Amino acid sequence: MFEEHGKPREEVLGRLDQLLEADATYSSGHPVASMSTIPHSLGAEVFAKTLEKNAGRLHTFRGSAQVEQEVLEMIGGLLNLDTQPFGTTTSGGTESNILAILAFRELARRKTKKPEIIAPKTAHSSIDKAGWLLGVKVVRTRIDKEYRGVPRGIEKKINENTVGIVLTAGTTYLGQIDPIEKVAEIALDHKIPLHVDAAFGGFVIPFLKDIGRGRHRFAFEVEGVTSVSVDPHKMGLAPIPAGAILFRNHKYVKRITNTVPYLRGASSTQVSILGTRPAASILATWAIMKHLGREGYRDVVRECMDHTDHIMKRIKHNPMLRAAIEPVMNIVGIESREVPLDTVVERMEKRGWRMATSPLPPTMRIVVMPHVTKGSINAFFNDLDDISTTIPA
Ligand code: 0PR
Repeated sequence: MFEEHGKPREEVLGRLDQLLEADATYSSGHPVASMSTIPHSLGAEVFAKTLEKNAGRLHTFRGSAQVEQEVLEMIGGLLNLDTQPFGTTTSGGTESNILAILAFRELARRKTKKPEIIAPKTAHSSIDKAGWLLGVKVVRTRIDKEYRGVPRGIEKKINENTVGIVLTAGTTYLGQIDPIEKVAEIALDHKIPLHVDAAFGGFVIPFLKDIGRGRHRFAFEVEGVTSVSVDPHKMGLAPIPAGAILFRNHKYVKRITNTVPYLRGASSTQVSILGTRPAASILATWAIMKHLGREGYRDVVRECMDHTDHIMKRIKHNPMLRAAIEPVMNIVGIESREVPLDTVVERMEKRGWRMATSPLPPTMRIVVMPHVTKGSINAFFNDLDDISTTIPA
């Protein structure tokens, strides 16, 4: 109810605290399946003091415009872009994917009136949302035993209406990386643009090679990749909402630039879908990236991967459990070998865990974010061991 008379601050805050008691907190370690985490303290500080700034009005907030440009340059560096960055910050992976598919559709306006895109089954559900919003058919293709897209399966689906291909570097369910180099060759052969959704993997994969955990060419170093999205609000440790999409070529950005006739200068052209949107998260991203540097993120990734190893040890220790794949990055999908997954998940929820299950394959998901400590991992597996051995199969 929206009441006529206002209440004192203390009373309002007290009631809010009460309501928020139902929220899980990252500091408790309990949300083990979230791709977000506690924002870096410097980012939180910058965010709190720049709340009034509107990144939809860059003519007014010219300093913020400069900072956004610098964020895009830093992310371009992360993604091995050797030219000037073309793109925009966004509210996250969903908006970035919508923009990628909008660019596909707009570039192919003369080619087809019935645009289709191709994406392996494992691509994030925001691809379907984008298809729905934009009137673009999403053709899903098969995956291999390791839950990666299959190049041949993608090539077979290419037809005269195909306007683009979407691959993932760091899939939502298992953190898997699609065969980006092979599909990029196919995309080049057929002159079809290729978007890589690195919403999660963008701040992980570049550091894996430095810590001896695998080299993956996934971004602009692969010829044929035309756009890449990455979310600072996932492994970039930025406050929500912070996403970004970069394009190899300005022609894509031109096709998705909307003119706002009544605004001036930098405010009069918008690439993002949102109008008014916080500059605070962009400014916070800038501060965190400047402060941590590559070495800071490498340390974060190293620790998350060490914790991932620990999870694998605990899984191997319990004969009722199995990992769906050997983790590529800090996401683990756990299969229950005998007890139905739903039963295990329900019991875990009863013990206070906030669980997430994935359908492909049926697994419990752990996203090993920085707030997931060794202590919370042990507490989680102590409960899981207990539950999975006391339920009759
Ligand atoms: N692409 C990939 C590969 C993703 O995993 C996600 C998010 C997106 C795009 C969309 O990103 P935004 O949510 O920023 O638009 N996947 C998260 C997930 O399924 C979404 C999410 C995030 C769900 C936090 C729950 C949650 O607590 O985990």
